[in-house]
Amino acid sequence: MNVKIVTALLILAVATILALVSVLLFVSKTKSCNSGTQKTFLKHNDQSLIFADLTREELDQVVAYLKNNIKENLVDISKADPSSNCIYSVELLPPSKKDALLYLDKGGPKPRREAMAVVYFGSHSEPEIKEYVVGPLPNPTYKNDVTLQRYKGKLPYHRRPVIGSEYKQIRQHFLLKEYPKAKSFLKEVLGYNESDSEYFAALTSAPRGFASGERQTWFGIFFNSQGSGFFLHPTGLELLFNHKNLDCNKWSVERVFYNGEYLQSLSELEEKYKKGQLKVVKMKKPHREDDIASLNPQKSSVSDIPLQYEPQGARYSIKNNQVLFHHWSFAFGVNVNRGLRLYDIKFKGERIVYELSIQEAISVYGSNAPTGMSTRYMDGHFGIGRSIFQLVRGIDCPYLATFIDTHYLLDSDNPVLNKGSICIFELNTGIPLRRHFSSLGSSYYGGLANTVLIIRTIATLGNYDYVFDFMFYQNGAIESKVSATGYISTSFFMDGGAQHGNRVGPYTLGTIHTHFINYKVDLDVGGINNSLVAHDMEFQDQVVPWNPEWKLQQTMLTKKVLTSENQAAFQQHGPMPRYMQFASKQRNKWNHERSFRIQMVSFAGDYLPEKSSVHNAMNWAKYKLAVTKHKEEEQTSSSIYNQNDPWSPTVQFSNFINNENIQDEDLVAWITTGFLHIPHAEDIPNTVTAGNGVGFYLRPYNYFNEDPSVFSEDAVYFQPHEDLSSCSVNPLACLSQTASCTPKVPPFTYNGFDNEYIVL
Ligand SMILES: [Cu+2]
Repeated sequence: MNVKIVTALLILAVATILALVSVLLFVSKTKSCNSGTQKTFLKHNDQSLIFADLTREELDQVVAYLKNNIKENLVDISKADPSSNCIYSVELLPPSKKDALLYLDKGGPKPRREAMAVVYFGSHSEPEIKEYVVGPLPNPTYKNDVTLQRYKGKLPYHRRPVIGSEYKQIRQHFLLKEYPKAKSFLKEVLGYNESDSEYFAALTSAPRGFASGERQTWFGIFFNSQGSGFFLHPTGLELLFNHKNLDCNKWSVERVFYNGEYLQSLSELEEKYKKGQLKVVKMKKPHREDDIASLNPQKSSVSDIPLQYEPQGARYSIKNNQVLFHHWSFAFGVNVNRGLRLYDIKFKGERIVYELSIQEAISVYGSNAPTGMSTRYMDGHFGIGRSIFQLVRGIDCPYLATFIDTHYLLDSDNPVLNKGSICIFELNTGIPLRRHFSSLGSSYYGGLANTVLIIRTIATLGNYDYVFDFMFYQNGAIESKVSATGYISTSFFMDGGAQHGNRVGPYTLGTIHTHFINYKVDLDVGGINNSLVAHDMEFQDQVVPWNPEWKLQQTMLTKKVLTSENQAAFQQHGPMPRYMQFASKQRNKWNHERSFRIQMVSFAGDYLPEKSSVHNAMNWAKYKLAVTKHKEEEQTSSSIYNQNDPWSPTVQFSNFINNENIQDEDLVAWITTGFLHIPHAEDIPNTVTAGNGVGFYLRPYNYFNEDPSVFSEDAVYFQPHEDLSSCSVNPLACLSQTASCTPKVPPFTYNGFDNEYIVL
């Protein structure tokens, strides 16, 4: 053999061995990050369990108990007719605040665990809704009808939320009784294929009429493009459907709208079309290649998005429904109607907030088509908490977040699992929480990375997706934020449409609307009783003390204690002091009242004029902030019954504001955040969260003696003479050791499509 070839082969062999050795060495060096340890300052207890959502077993127990003890032929809700009796929902009835505090703070008895059940009685001579308290769990022995006590009267049946089976019956009515009336129009203008029962989708509007007792809903008819959102494909056809009668055979289409024209029926539409008297726009159902709603990116590559991981394992801990992070602790749960809620939020063992919860989200639309112009959605009615579907690892939350399952029972006789629908994670926001580089006086650097703990759910309410976050900062601040994404709602683009939005597709008008979201914030700062204190500034003319010939405009701190509920109700456009504090009687080291400030980030604007017949059903939205005295009977600012009867609202928030004293009382802040949405081309295919987030902060204000983050173990401080490469001097220098591990990246799994959801 040629010597050169032998030499070349030898070199190749040696190089291969060296490469293999180096790979092996490298692999043996990279160790897995320690995810087993959880570094927390606090210890878990079981007290948070009094706020825990009902388990699957408990939901089953309540349903079984109700079925055995209400001897009135309760049918499975999925098979219910409007004239049936059925269980609508079962959920936790949280203990009263008094009982909870007695247990949490004074070693009192553990409050009884109870459920709240909503039951429809369509068979009664005067059909009604009843609410039962069922307890004690886990083995119920009583069901108390609390309807009268809660609502001072019967709950009229027409206020009931529309259930899946009602939507299904409406859909069947359209398919079997209505569409056949306009066969040639539907086929020739909209390409309707009768054999495809999913050719069209119908989007419900709400409210449903103009007076109490009505149940007349405008449905927008859309092309149901497979694999994308039908919301962007209006056909121009809309139907006003009367589904008030408890006999669904007596339901009927009351009015038809097509391309700017109102008609009595689909038969009339067909007749006019055949006579050539109808102005039509011939359309084809969008296909994948011309579908403006498609979210399919066409091409995707191996993921190389930055990934955050915790080199020493998670720095927060979750047990049952209790979360510990740094000096924070809180309990969490999900109300099936209202969504994510937190209880007993403490910092260093001191309670700051008793309850922080989403109350309601509304949207008021405008359009030159009937469905859009009459839409005032109240999402609590549709169920914000039931609409939190599984979160996608790596997109909806960081890949390495902790994912938690939720169960609910609503519009189903069996508990429904929403797997991985809450995520909890610590986020390094990439900005210092505080820092200073000193080049004056002496040289040093001090800083702290801003890492926050986030608990998140994303509620998909029809077309829209709301990202609800609660965030906990190391300086003792809490941030609440809601970010909007998902599909916009649209109307068929017609003449005059540009007065109500922007054209965003060949036939699509993005319709103008507002978003208002209401929160309950039951702050307990340094004790249960607080006062509301306003600080702001004003300029005052002052003679210059050392030169009386001159005046200057002195900046003065103004202080005011707001003593009544009426004084503490701030309308959206009215002035509000910039610093609003819940103040305690306790004083900090500097003799200031220990307080927490409410700071809002909101662009809500106008709600609805008072003359609107539905104004009172959502009039919490009139106020950016209202502070009221805590009352057990003023639990929530809205009601699931308000949507279908906004003309005599079951809960009218403005009634909470009745000039009661709010000085040195247990106070609740009702905060409304929101924004105006004028959909534009870039809302296609989806609205983006960037720029569409609003919320508020709860910030310590003289609550501490200094910023508590000064004690954070994450803080960094160094001076010029120090050895910054030493791990003992500078924690950042430890990273080359501590962060040389490889995070355990769990395999990607997703079961979100297993959830039940309604496609109308
Ligand atoms: Cu919007």
